[in-house]
Amino acid sequence: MPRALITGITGQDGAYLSALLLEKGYEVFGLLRRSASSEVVGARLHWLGVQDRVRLLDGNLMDLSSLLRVMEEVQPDEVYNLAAQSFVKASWQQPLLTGQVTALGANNLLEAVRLIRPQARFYQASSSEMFGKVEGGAQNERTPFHPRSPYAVSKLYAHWITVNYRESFGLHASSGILFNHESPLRGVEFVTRKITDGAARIRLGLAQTLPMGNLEARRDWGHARDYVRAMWLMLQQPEPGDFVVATGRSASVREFCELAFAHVGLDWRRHVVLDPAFLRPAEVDVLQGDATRAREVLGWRPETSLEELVAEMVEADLRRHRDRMR
Ligand code: NDP
Ligand code: GDR
Repeated sequence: MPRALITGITGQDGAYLSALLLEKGYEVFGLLRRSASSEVVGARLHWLGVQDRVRLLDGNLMDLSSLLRVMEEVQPDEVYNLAAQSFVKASWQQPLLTGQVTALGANNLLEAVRLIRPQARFYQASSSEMFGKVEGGAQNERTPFHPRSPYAVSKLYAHWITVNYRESFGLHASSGILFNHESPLRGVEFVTRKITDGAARIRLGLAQTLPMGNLEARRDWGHARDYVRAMWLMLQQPEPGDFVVATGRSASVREFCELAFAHVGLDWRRHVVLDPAFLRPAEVDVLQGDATRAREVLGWRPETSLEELVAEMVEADLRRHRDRMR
């Protein structure tokens, strides 16, 4: 049985990746940072029905000693670094914490791999946010980076330190430059889930309006279930590398609102209101990925359209709120 260690196992991608690896016959271990609110720990793993099939070990990306201990105990064949302070907006309020977790935390984990388990294959969760202020067409592995937030700057450090450990120490370390991917398990602070949750609440009479920020921002949105497959494929390659993972279709936040509200029979223009509190000090205006390399080398393709994604998310939020109202 191959063994996988996932940091960020309690997040959206951690849950979907756990389900995928279990289905493939892996023994799955996850790093769990201590929380005083124990009832919410593992809620996403629970949603996918895998909470009893993964083993959670105490540790924190900021504490190298905990990572060394976990690496020693698990002796993983594959390590997926999904843990991060991942909310872009919060990274202006907590820039140093974001750097410590998202940038240096990745370096801590690479050190633990190098010292304890150098034969393990390593995946770094890099981000299309690293492209930031883009010029010209779709972004691929050769597009220059221009990060626009403390989060994106931190991810860029983590990306390059992954490349550096590959080149310096010969680690099988890959970096997946993933564009936005969503699901019913997306945190409700991110724009897609905020919209689907808002549309569901308004439909059910639980709210009237949805305060939003920049509706003109454009993102390339895919489904998390499709994207964790790309992570796994990267670690199955004989050679490590960097891969853009995206659908190739870019849509605006406004279009996402239209789709979500239309799904519940509402006109978004009657409910979405602008609130400057949700604007950012610096914005990433448009992202659109070119995943040609992932398609050619990994044989990866997205399987979920934007319309299917929106429908699945809105339906899940309607169910959640109806259950709570019972
Ligand atoms: P989430 O925000 O849902 O999950 C983040 C995870 O990191 C949680 O499990 C969280 O634990 C954990 N974590 C945070 N800080 C620490 C810490 N100090 N030590 C250990 N664990 C910690 O993110 P996603 O699942 O959406 O994303 C997974 C990764 O992919 C992230 O690194 C993200 O930046 C990156 N990414 C995501 C994209 C997306 O569109 N979703 C696109 C590109 C990259 P807890 O539950 O305790 O908070
Ligand atoms: P992003 O995701 O910053 O792309 O990072 P988010 O969903 O937060 O924002 C996307 C775009 O929507 C605009 N927007 C709003 N965003 C939020 N959250 N709330 C609002 O009310 C709102 N109104 C408009 C934003 O300005 C932005 O342009 C996500 C995270 O998962 C990162 O961890 C990951 O690396 C990238 O995707 C790829």
